[in-house]
Amino acid sequence: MTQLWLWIGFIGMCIGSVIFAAKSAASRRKEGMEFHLVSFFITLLAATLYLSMALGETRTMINGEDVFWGRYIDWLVTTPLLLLELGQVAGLRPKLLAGVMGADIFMILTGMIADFEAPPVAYLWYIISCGAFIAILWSLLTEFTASARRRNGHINRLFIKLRNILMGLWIGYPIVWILGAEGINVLNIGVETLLYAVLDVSAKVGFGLVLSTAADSVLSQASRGVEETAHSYMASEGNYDR
Ligand code: RET
Repeated sequence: MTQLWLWIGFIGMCIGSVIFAAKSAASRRKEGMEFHLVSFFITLLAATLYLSMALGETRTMINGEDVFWGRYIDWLVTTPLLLLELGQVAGLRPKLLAGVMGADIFMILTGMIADFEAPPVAYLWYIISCGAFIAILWSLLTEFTASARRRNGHINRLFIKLRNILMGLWIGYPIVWILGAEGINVLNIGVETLLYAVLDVSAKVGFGLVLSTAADSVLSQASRGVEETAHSYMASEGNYDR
């Protein structure tokens, strides 16, 4: 079963890549095309890592447990890119966005160490990773949301929809992790692989489709004016010093 879900994950990501490649080609030289292109690279990388896991190259038996470390290579690159897309829609100021992307990289790296470790030390790393995750969720609800509120109504609505999808799906990961073979082991590896495949395809292809099917005018506005939004946001907080 595990094998089957890895192949299904691979096919899902391939389908996403074809769709986003076509969208990118159709919108080339238009403002906002970067959204389609980033979604394309996200699904392309995930397809590659799913293929390598299915072929047995990025998984290793450690302490009698099959560790699928290919996932972390995928997430290490693609989760910051997903936050980049959301931050771009929110018009978040670049320095803050870079900080959140850094926290995300830290979350994935510490999560990977937790997977390679045996309990109880594994739980220490799990908790450290969750700390970074909570900080990310917090920033989505505060800074991202405040910044998006200063953009026009269409962009703000798109942001809220994407933010809710992203948060709803991402919260599933630490839950699957702790219930699965890495944690308390109540899910068998087949079910765990299925759940990750569903989460991954939804968080990358589903999220990307919602973004890609937004009106061209909204995407081009979202792509423009990040600087202006950042400035008005900083000024309104009373700490923008010109
Ligand atoms: C881990 C385990 C350690 C604790 C936490 C985790 C969170 C992982 C997340 C992954 C998101 C992946 C996505 C992939 C897209 O396809 C590493 C499972 C908090 C949030 C969105």
